[in-house]
Amino acid sequence: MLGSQAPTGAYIGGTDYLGSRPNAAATGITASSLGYELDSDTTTSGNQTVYGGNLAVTVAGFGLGASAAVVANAASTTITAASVAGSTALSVANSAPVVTLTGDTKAATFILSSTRVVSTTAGTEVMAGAAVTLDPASTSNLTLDALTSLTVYGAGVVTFDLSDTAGDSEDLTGNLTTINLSGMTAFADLDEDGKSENGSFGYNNTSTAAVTLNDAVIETVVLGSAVDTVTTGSTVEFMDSIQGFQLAATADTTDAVDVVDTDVSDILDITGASHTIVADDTAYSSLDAALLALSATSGKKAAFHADGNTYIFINSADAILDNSDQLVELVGTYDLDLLVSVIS
Ligand SMILES: [Ca+2]
Ligand SMILES: [Ca+2]
Ligand SMILES: [Ca+2]
Ligand SMILES: [Ca+2]
Repeated sequence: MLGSQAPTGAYIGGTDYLGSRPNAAATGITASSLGYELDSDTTTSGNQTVYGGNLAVTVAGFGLGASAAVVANAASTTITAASVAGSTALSVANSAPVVTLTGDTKAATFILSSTRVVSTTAGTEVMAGAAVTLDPASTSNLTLDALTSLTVYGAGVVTFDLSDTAGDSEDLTGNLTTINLSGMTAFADLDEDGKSENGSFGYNNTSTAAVTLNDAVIETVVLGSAVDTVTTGSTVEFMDSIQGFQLAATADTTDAVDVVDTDVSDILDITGASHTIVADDTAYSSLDAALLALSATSGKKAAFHADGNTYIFINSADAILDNSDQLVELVGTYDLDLLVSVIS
């Protein structure tokens, strides 16, 4: 437990600790599971760390800063971050912790709990959050390099940068292949009367996730009810697969053309340039057949259906299919005209 109401000076260095401590000046907490032993053997290659047991850390309470750092060394780590509504009358500020996880754990799960303050004049959302950066630009030290799975439940604000920093002296080993946000829930922006406020189409979901993937790793991302932005340099060689991508047209049936409802739809950012993708409704016999046909055109940028799924293909400036041509998979079939309007 990390919270300002915890007793100060609580012992935190032990290996079988159950208790709480304050989040003093955003220094956060460092915790290791019982049995965790870092690989100190420099002669045998590979990771011989013993991960020991599991850790559970709760970050909640009044007076927490906007950021809380958790360094976790364990086989698996579960972090609960809960925001708490304050009180203007009592001069108690809202507490909206955004937890940054670092350390050395093989599996990480965040449970986010957000809340809302309602006064006579406003309904203010107080969002908990989670942040992970696997390879910070400022250092060559790899963070969470043994991580194999990253999971989020609840409503909150998530920022995961899983990319490998270019030009770094060390490369990520690419263990993280599954990012599961399917347990995330929506959190409506409401006013003091409980009515929706903000948003382009009258509804604003304040539960959001921004995930930047690793271009040298085949990743599976499972999205949920947050507004998700997936940034990827996915290629033919390392093709990422996205499940649960939300895409909806506006409810306005008078629209002459389909207009995407950006308040509830997810966003796909394909790196390398600002892309204008063309919807291609050709009935291809297979993904391979589609890629061969599309790669015959230099610079082709197309969204299409094949094998029961939806793909976005971006050819290089040639007429052959290369491993480095860009390719993203969305599991299931999506309306291509709507889809191309949420890709950049
Ligand atoms: Ca609001
Ligand atoms: Ca990838
Ligand atoms: Ca979503
Ligand atoms: Ca090519």
